[in-house]
Amino acid sequence: MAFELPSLPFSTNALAASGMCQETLELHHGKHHQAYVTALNGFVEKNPDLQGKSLDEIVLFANGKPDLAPVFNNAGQHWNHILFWKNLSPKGGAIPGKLEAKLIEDFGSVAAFKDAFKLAATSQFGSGWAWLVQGADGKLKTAKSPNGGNPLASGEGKVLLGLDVWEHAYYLDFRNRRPDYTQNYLDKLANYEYAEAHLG
Ligand code: MN3
Repeated sequence: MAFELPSLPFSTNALAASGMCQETLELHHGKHHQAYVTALNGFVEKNPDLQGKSLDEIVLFANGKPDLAPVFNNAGQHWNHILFWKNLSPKGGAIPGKLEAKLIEDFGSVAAFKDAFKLAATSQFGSGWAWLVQGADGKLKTAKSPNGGNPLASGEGKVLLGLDVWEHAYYLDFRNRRPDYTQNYLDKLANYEYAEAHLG
């Protein structure tokens, strides 16, 4: 079965008042994410080793294999964007109590968590992703990945939040200002309900 572009869990203008305009979502979801899905399906069609595997299995299978780098990039980007859409909410920014307590326990304060996440996002040189993950030890931590990488491949833990820091994610709304895009995400767009629901 071919991989498919998932529907957005909100309308394309639902985040406009929170700093992500309709044109950004139409291009990012309808063009960029669709292109990763189309490319991935093309690779699967031509490579019997990939057929019958789940998306997670393809990411892990292609990880670290130089000849499968294009497969990894597109499978990783499909995986990352599926999560990214779930991580955005028109009612984002409000941190529910159980997650707030865990952030304070592991980072010292909510502000310290946001600082650490911003550092991950802004120190990722070039295209990539910033993450909030729960490690095998149960502790929350931030992480970053270049291009289509992710914590599934790196083994850094279970993803609670993932922010796309490719320029296509923020250039229409924030031009070159990745720190402002990240701050806006943390304050107004991040779906902390999703993160709390996936705490181990
Ligand atoms: Mn993207």
